Amino acid sequence: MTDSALAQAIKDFARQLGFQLAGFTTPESPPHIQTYEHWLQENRHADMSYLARPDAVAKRANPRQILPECQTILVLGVPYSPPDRLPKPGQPHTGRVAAYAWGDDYHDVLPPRLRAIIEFIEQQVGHPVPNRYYTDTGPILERDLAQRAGLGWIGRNTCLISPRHGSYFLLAEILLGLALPVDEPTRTDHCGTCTRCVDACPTHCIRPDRTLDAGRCISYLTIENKGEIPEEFHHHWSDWVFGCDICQVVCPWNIRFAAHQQPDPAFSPRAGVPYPNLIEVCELTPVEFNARFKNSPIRRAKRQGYIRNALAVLGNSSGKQAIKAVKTASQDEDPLIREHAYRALSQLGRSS
Ligand code: B12
Ligand code: SF4
Ligand code: SF4
Repeated sequence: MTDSALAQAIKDFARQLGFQLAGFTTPESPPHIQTYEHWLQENRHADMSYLARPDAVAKRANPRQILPECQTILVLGVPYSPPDRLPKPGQPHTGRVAAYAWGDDYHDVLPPRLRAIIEFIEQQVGHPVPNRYYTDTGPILERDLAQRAGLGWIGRNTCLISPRHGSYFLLAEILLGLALPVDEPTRTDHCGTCTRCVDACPTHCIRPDRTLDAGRCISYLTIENKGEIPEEFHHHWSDWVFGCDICQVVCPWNIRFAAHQQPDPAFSPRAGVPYPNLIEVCELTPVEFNARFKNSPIRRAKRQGYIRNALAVLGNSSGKQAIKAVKTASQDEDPLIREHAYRALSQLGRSS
């Protein structure tokens, strides 16, 4: 088999495993590593200190520090459910969860598939191939490498957007100690003069250099932030309790392709997850939380963060049911939950 035929066979195999996007790139330094370093210098990473660890930054700048034998990087994309395909129900006190988190956790779902691809490659070449694989958590600039592997361009909302699939997909990579022909980078910026995402972002955290002020992003505030949600944001985010999809929902490239998207079945919405009842959320015991969110990305917020987020939304609502749930939360054993319950009670008091 020629190298090109092998590269194509690997992409075909990956597609069978649900990776509808696949491309090869080199292990050279990612094209926008300086943008990343500048972003760190300006402290735009908020409390995500793991992103600034010198050893991890050095690995991002040079993937060969992760795998010295690396000759090619396979970058893969797997689609999840487009959020606008499941409209919000009309009931009061309903929150909203970002669509990537509606089903199983991709951190659990994708690694076995990545290992299957490595096995396939080793069978084809007939010998072991040095490798490392990642999805999300590795010291690697996934979007930058995906752009260079031809999967799409970096939109103004900072997401990697495929000109054929939109941006509702997750990324994964396999570093390979094997020389294979690489793909052409995506060179066209299809955003043109559009600024819909910038205009729609409720916390104004999208910056002109296509990076985010992460500490102001609702996705950060509801998932990664382990402390209080600063009061200045309470009025801004309507109903998000885990993540945020606004800057993707308004994107014309998602509006165009979302209807044809074939999301991976592993990410199909679980009952009650996309639009949770916030009164019920406030009543979740630790045991119930762990049972309900087994293998779900929502585990990352922990019960503490998830109820904190629900209270931030309920504070902007009204009604006896909301007041009752918030009062119950004000007796919770967790001090962060209690603090947010007091805040919500004072907001509800002002609005009633
Ligand atoms: C930290 C992080 C976050 C942070 C910060 C996000 C951010 N935009 O910086 C927070 C918690 C806010 C977040 C939110 C989300 N995240 Co996130 N996150 C990450 C993580 C771990 C690191 C990203 C990072 O390094 N950010 C720092 C900035 C500077 O780097 P960057 O975003 O990669 O941007 C590069 C390019 O924009 C490029 N660049 C800048 N200008 C230009 C100009 C041109 C022309 C070009 C070509 C490139 C370019 O330079 C940057 C540095 O290389 C990655 C996984 C990974 N290891 O890469 C996932 C990742 C980016 N997240 C992902 C997802 C799904 C999300 C959410 C959609 C989840 C949600 N619904 O709530 C939101 C989207 C918010 C948004 N608009 O970005 C996916 C994105 C998939 C995609 N299609 O783009 C990733 C790749 C995880 C994965 N494996 O799938 N995330
Ligand atoms: S995810 Fe939400 S808060 Fe974050 S940049 Fe996009 S619209 Fe703004
Ligand atoms: S909404 Fe417009 S500017 Fe933003 S990413 Fe999509 S096409 Fe680009």
